[in-house]
This record gives sequence, C-alpha cells and structure tokens, in this order.
Amino acid sequence: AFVENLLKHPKFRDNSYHTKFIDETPELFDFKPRRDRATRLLTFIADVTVNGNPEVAGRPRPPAHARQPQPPRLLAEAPAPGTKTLLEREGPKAVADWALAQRAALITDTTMRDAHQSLLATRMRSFDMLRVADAYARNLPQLFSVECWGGATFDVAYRFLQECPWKRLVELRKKLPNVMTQMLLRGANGVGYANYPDNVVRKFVHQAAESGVDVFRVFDSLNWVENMRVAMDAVLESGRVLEGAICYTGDILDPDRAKYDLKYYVSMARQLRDAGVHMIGVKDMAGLLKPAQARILIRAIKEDVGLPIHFHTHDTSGIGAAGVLAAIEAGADIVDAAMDSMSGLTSQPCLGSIVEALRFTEHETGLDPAAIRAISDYWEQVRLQYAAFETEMKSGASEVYLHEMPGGQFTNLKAQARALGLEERWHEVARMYAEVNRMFGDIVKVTPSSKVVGDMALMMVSAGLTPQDVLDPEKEISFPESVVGMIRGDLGQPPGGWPEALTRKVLKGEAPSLERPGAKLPPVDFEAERAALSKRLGVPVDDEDLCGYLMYPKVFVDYRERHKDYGPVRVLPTKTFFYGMEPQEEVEIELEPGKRLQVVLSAIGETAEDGTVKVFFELNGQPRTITVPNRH
Ligand code: BTN
Ligand code: 3PY
Ligand code: ZN
Repeated sequence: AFVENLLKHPKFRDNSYHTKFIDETPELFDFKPRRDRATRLLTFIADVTVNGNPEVAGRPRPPAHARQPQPPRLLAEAPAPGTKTLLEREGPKAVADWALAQRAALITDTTMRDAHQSLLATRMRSFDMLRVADAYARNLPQLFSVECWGGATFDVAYRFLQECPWKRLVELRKKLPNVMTQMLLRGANGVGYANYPDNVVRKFVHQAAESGVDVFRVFDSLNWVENMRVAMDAVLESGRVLEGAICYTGDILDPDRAKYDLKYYVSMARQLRDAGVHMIGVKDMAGLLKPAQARILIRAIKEDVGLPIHFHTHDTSGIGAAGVLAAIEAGADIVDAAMDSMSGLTSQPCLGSIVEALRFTEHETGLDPAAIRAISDYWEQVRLQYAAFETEMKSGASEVYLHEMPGGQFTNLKAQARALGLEERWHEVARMYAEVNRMFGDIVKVTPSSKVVGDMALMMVSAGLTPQDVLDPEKEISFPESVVGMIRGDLGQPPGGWPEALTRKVLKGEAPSLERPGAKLPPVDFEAERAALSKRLGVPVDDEDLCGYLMYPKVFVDYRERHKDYGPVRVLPTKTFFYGMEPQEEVEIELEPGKRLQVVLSAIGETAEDGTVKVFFELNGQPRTITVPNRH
C-alpha cells in the first residue's frame, strides 16, 4: 500500500520528489495507523518529561536563568555578495586567487563545527545553528567561510541528537546564500574512524558537494598524501574548493623532533600542490604551533608553493591567538576562529578579539565588531542550554605541549578515563599518551590515529604497564583492537613506517600491509545496499541516507528506527529536547516553514498498574493524551 501511494503521489510522479519527501508527506502513510508527526513529537516530549533524556542523565543542568536564546537583529535588507557568490560565478580557482590577493585577513568561523566539537562534546543541535544563520549572512558577509559540517558532527547528529546531518547541511546552505560553507573531511576515513572503499569516499564527497559543502578541508590522520588522493580528486571533480591540509605536530625548532622539521612540512605542501589543491590548510589540531615557529613555517610554505594558506589552531595552551597573529604576519591568508563565547580552551581562539587586534592595520578584516558581539551573545545563551556537556577544563594548559592531544579528543579521553576509574590519574594518562606516541614512532595524532594512541594509553595506565613491558618479547600483551589494526596498516603508513620491534610484537609475526587500504577494499554495490536497506526500513532510501548508512550502518539504522517513534525531533527547542516540559509550560514548535504547533503540557498522570503514565497536552488548543512507559 505504501509503495502504491508513493507511486501515485503527484510530487513523486512529476519528479519533484526530493530527499525528505517521505518524512514531509505523511499522507503516504494513510494506509496504516502510523501516527502523524505531531503525535510522534508529543510522544518524545512525554517520554523525556517522564523518563528524562538519557543523554543528560546525571549531568549538570542549565542554570535557572537560561532562556530560549534570541537571535540577533538583522542589519541588512539582503545578504551582501560574499565568497559563495564568487564561487558560484567564477569557480574555486577564482576564490583562491581572490583570497591570495586580499590584504585583509580572511576569517573562517568554526563555531558550528569545531568549537562545539571541542567544548560541548559535539552536541550542538541544528535548531540552534539555523536560528542564527540569517544573522551570519546579513551581518557578517565578509567571512571567508562558516565551518559547519564534518568531523565528528556527522556521527553525533544521528547517534545522540536524533537528527539528520544532511538536513542540517541543506538548510544551512539555504540560509547562507552568500558565504561559503566548510567541512572537515578525514580523507579516506570520510567522517568515520576507518578507511572506506574508494567508491564510498567518492560518493560521499559528491553527495556532500551536492547537498551544500563549498570548502572541503581534507586531511589524513598520518599525513599520508597517497591516502588523501581519492577524496581530493572527488572534490576537484565536484567543482568545490579543495583545501589540502597538513596536520602539524611536534615542533619545527626542536632538534629532538627532527622527524617533523621545516623540510618535512614544505615537502608535504609541495605534494599537495602537485595534487591540485586550491589552498593549503595548516591544521594545528592540538594547538602546538608556537608564534616563532608559525612565522617560519607559514612563510616557508607560502614562499615555496605560492598557494593561499588557511591556518587552523586550538587555544588549549592559552596562547593560540598569538600563533594566529604571527601566522597572519607571515602570510596566512585565512585563519580560523570561534565566536567569542564559544572560543578559548580546547576550542579556537577568540574571533572578536582577533578582529579587534587587526583593526587599523593592513590586515583589517572588515568584519563589524558590534555584529560579532551580538552573534556571540546569542551563542552565549545557546551554550547555557548545553551545560550537561561542558567540561571541567578551566584554564589554558602548557601540558598540551607534552601530550599533544587534539582539541576535539581532550575532553573525550578525559571522559573515557573517568569511565575506567582513572579520573584522578589524568596527568598520568596524559604522560602515557606522550610515551605511546614515542613508542609508535612519533606520529601525527588526529582522528582516527589519536583515538588509537588514546586507547593504548588508557590500557597501559589501567594495566600498570610501561613501554618497556609492552615491547618486552617475553611478556604477553593484549593490544586494543584499534592498535592491531593501525599497525597492520589499516589507516595507512606514517612517515618512515611503523617501528619494527613494535610491529613484530603487535602482529605476532604476521606481515603488515604497506599498501593504501582503499586499494584492496572491494567497491560497494550501491544499488544492492540501497535495495537491502530500503527493504529493512520499509521506505525508499535516497542518496543522502545511503551515504549515512555507508559511513555508519548501525548508527544510521538505529536512528531511523527511533525516528518511527519520535518523528522529526530536530524541530524541538533544545531545552525541550533534553529536559521535556514542565506542567503548564507552553512551547511553540515550527514543524516546517509556516506550520506551527502550539503545545501546552497540562498535567502528568500517576503511574498506572501496567507501568505506564498518561501525559496530558493541548495541541493547538485541542486536548491530546499520550501514554508512555515509566522507565524508572
Ligand atoms: C538520544 O539518544 O538522545 C535520542 C533518542 C532519545 C531516546 C528517548 S529520550 C527518552 C526516552 N528514554 C530512553 O531511554 N529513550 C527515549
Ligand atoms: C576531527 O576529525 O573531527 C577533528 O576535529 C580533527 O581535528
Ligand atoms: Zn580543530
């Protein structure tokens, strides 16, 4: 019956069938008593009100004064032309040439991706991003780009936020008609933690471009350019901006870290130039590039390859902005920063202060400080709603130069350590992380290689092992699965290869693979996967959903199963999503543009014999009763 309804539907027949058609066309389900979107949302609200959202259970609550954040006033009638306008008119090479020709420092705002990934466990919802997107387009049209997709946000959207990452991208793209969007892509690891078959990487990139990504920052977690080519070529084919990123580790001035010296980085930049990148990303994911080193490194790369340089760093040390300003002086064309209230610590340095520091200089950004403050005020309000995900880090920490953990991993690893009962031994974990890095031959640590180092460090601290124990041929060690995979070659090759003694010990004599992993992973048969998934879910599967499934099969299917019960919960205000409603509270929900639901929670009943609770609502003035299990 469903398929019949679908085939007969005029929108389906005239080909205006689009990605979220099924979700937005409830009449397709008229053949069965599937509950409508409003009922499913009320079910979710009732469930969270009675049982709590497990995601925030036992975590700090937002302060009493936290209110629904109000987006800033729009300062222009229409969005002024910006980088997206240029990209559409003249293509990615023109964007790169233009960036190179500017005296102004260009700024990427990372608030919607790296900042919340690094400060709030990646938990920021589309709801809070979309409400401020207009203000970005109207009030800050001089931004180079808005980083709002990729990295860990893809996985977290499905897994913890119960929302579709593609929908986020499509909607943000619509609301930012003049400014480029930007994503972080982990090369052959896509937005996941393992290498994918080449045709999956290619398909994912093409879909991301189609759905709205303008700038792709592509990196490899071992800085292996060979392993970035499939993704980079796909970006070039898609006509979007390709930023090939060099992950920065070590210290170019430290003779003890000679593996990662100036020559190493310049030579990687040349390889990226030869691969056809439009610009070079210097991705300082842990925040290790000190000002004096930044001056040397940025100038050397720029002089050698002549491409625009986009500098990314984290403020974990507390002196991130000094590195940014030094990089600009040395010729960085574009720098990353986070809106003030979402900056600092493991996030990016403070955008508003960087703009102020450059004011009245030759690198003046043209961004309006008052507009920045207003948007920052909005994010400050938003941030209060995510109190449950705040970390306890309170100050800058020079310890980052010891452990070299990426900003996005720091809080994560801390939580993992806590779960293992190692909370008080955090500094030991940090030291061990550094020792594991040495034992692995001194590698780049960034997702996913950073996770492998973290797994090993946690294992060693909990088991009381030293690196000597681990390497001792007489001692039986049970290595984490991720370590075995990495040494086997599953993530590719680090510069100089894996240390021999370690390889022998970890692989127990089995030969490692030195090949590019994607070269031996069999291609996926997309249509077969689509058909199987469609059968399993009972609905047609579009390309976005297929890509989500290919990256994270289980996470995606679980998300879709929950969707059947709870509906499009992405439209709920953040406080409602995490905490449900209070009796007598009223919320307005915008289901889609122009379609509003007025919801009042009238009362919560007693728990009945059968363990269920009735929750009484008014929906647009009409009484509605929802019954949910009491799980307490
Ligand atoms: C999420 O994982 O946060 C999104 C799904 C929410 C699951 C709901 S929240 C209230 C209820 N209690 C549960 O254990 N699951 C549902
Ligand atoms: C990610 O891959 O998610 C990162 O942020 C790496 O820095
Ligand atoms: Zn980062």
